[in-house]
Amino acid sequence: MSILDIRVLGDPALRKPTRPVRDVTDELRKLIGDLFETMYAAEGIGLAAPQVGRGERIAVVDVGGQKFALINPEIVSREGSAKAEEGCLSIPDIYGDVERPLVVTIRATDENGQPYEATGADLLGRCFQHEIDHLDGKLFIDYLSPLKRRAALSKWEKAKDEYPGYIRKVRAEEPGLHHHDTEM
Ligand code: K1U
Ligand code: ZN
Repeated sequence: MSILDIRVLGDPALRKPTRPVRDVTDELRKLIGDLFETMYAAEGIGLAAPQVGRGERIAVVDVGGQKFALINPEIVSREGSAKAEEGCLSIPDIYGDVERPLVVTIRATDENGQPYEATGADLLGRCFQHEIDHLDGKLFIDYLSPLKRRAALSKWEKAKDEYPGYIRKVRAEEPGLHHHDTEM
């Protein structure tokens, strides 16, 4: 498996709707493995194919050990609503409150080609929705109020120079270097 480069805001790949997968091939299973490995290296809870420059309708999610490969996912039901903070591995260090349905049920295909349904509430439900949005070319900043969106984008204007070519290099975690130790 490999750690892939993550595309950041400004890369057109993030705005292109994806194409549905017909057959779950070994090549796509390799992509799913790479998405998981890249997501873990970047310390995320989800990652979608467009974020690594790929056009297939595929994403991965791991929220508290609940792991999912999402192939051709769709939301089949939504309940309630909640506002909570979101981030995005493709818009590093930018956060914003997003109101979304609290509980969603998705229908998808797994890495063995088997269809399944899964229901997620709270962070899991939010992550399903965030990743499916990626597959439709949507980003969480699209939901912010005009004022908050402008603030987020002006912060990004200053930060984006760190990512030449709209590419974020992710490194395998170095032993003894846990950046969480310096957070919160
Ligand atoms: O798709 C992505 O960009 C990954 C993204 C998923 C996500 C974060 C927050 C809410 C819903 C979906 C991340 O993993 S951002 C990093 C992260 O671990 C995180 C950030 C804020 C809240 C919880 C987790
Ligand atoms: Zn994201």
